[in-house]
Amino acid sequence: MKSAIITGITGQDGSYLAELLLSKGYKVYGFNRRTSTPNTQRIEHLKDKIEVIYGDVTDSYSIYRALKKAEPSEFYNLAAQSFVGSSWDLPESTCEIDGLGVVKALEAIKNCNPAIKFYQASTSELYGKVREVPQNENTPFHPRSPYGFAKMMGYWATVNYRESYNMFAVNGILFNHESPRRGIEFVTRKITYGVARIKLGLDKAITLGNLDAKRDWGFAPEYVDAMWRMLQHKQPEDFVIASGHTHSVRDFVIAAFEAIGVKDYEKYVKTDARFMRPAEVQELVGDASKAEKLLGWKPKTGFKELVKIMVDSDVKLISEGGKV
Ligand code: NAP
Ligand code: F7E
Repeated sequence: MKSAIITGITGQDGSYLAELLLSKGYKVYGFNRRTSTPNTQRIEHLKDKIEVIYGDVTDSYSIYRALKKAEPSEFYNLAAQSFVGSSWDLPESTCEIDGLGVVKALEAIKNCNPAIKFYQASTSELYGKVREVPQNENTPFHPRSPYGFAKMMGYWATVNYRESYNMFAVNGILFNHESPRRGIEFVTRKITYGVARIKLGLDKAITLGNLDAKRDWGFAPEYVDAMWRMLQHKQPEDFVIASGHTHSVRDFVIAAFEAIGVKDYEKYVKTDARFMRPAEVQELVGDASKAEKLLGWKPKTGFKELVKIMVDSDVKLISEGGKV
């Protein structure tokens, strides 16, 4: 039986990836940090099927301990301080987790068993102030936040361990991907949750920042499938994963209100400088043709369908008294 460690298993992607690997017959180990209150709601339904090992990617010894216990054939490094907005307030710890944490994981694998295949959760935020449109695996990087430059370290560490030690270590350069399990602070979920509350008469408006920023948004369960495909590929290579379409935050707002039958969205949307960033990534759009050609991966869920899935899910969640 194949086994895998997933760091960041309590997050959006970790929970979907755990489901995928279980469906493929893997023994799944989640590497999870200790918290004072439970934060395992996204993997509650999997608790009898996975094994959780307590650890932290900033604590080398805990990674060694996990490797010894799980003896995995694959290691998916999804752990991160993943919110760009907070990275300006937490630049050092973001670098510890998103940059140095990757080096610690790679070093532990190199020393324990360099045959373990390693997936690094890299990001379109590396492109930042974009040098070309659309962005592909050869587009130069220009990160625009502590999150972006911390992830840059993780990216290059992965490339260097591959080139120096012949390890199967790959970067998935994933563009934004969303779902009903997206964290509430990210703009898509903030919008769909806010729109659901307005529909149910619980709020009058949502307050956002830059409505003109554009992103390439896809559906998270499809993106974790690409992670798995990268580790099954015959050789270690980096891949862009994206929908190939870009939409503004305003487009997302319009689609979310349309999903509840509201056309005059302006009445319900305010903006506030609090949600603006010191430096913005204005427009991202990815070219995933390499992944289509070599991995047979293609996005399926379109933009409007994604927005509707998220709005419907939040209306149901709130109506049933559920919590985020
Ligand atoms: P997420 O929901 O924020 O999940 C992040 C996970 O990392 C959580 O399980 C979190 O645990 C864990 N974590 C944070 N610090 C840790 C530490 N020091 N040690 C161990 N675990 C730690 O993020 P996501 O959206 O699933 O994204 C998964 C990965 O892909 C992240 O690396 C993110 O940067 C990257 N990425 C995401 C996107 C996207 O659009 N979603 C795009 C490109 C790349 P807690 O529950 O304890 O906080
Ligand atoms: O912002 C704008 C904001 O926080 C998207 C992470 O998963 O994807 C994510 O990073 C855009 C930005 O995601 C609000 O200024 C406007 O331009 O949803 P977000 P992100 O920064 O793109 C990448 C690929 C990752 O790797 C990250 O881990 O929306 N925006 N108004 C707002 N953003 C937020 N959060 N809140 C607002 O009120």
